[in-house]
Amino acid sequence: MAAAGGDKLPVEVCKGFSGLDRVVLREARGSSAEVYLYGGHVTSWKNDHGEELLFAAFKPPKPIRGGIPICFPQFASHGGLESHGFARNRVWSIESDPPPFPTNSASKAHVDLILKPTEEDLKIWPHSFEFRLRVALGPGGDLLLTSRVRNTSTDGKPFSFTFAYHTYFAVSDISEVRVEGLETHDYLDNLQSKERFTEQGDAITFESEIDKIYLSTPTKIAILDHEKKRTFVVRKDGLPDAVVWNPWDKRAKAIADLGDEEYKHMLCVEAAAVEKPITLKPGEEWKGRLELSAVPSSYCSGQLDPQKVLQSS
Ligand code: TA6
Repeated sequence: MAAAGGDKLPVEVCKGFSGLDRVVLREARGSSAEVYLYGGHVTSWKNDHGEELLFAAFKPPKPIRGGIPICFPQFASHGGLESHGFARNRVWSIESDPPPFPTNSASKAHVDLILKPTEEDLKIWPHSFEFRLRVALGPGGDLLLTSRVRNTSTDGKPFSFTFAYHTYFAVSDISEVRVEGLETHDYLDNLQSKERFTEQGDAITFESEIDKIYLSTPTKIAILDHEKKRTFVVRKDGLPDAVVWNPWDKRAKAIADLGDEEYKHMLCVEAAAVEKPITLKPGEEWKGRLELSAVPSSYCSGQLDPQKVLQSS
């Protein structure tokens, strides 16, 4: 699977920030992605013009900020563990021969990672599990993440967890962005004690801090960046919820590893399972899939037409 070497290899293992192990994925037409073993964390996704599509603000020795943190076995503070669970703060391993996928990705540019709990982890979350993560670049430069969590307990007990792909999209200017696909859905508002509301009929636009968990959302969401004339399409499976977060100016100032102005250039739209935790009996496996594509907005119809993006397959 993984090999070290020249520029053209679809998978290269090398050192990244702070000497941490990093896997670089390259697709023949020029798109690329980078995954750190620390956190099983995707930190970069570039299109075939070399443009960065994810926001990342990695400022060692802080944990990685930005990219796609894996929130497991707890989303945010929905439980007694550290915020967003411990998986993003553990070193994952490369798995050279994972159990087969029902639908196998044809892409050579992929890596399989695995996380198992340590003795220390079992003290804070007493459940044996295997978490397999495949990160792949599709032929058109799409980024595909598949998570498989298996209950490997021998004590006969089920366990429950919440989960999110906490994706930070890079945007030109947050004030010029809108999100389509979540309107009319219910959400829990983190800024109002997780109270439940219903989103109005309009697309979501941004003019202040937002931290909402949209519930039972469609499998496709579009993020339109008017200034860049780019639309991100999020396709998700096994992940009913979608979190939308931007800290805006005041909260950004309180986040040590985020520059005061950086909130303008990021938007988190997170495929998640939060409201209804996932429960696995021993031997059971859960799968959650995220597929990201970035298309010029003009591709949609000659004009910005998010409905076409959402309706197309
Ligand atoms: O997903 C939104 C959120 O839970 C926010 O409440 C905010 O705190 C954000 O994640 C970032 O969390 P972090 O622990 O990475 O600073």
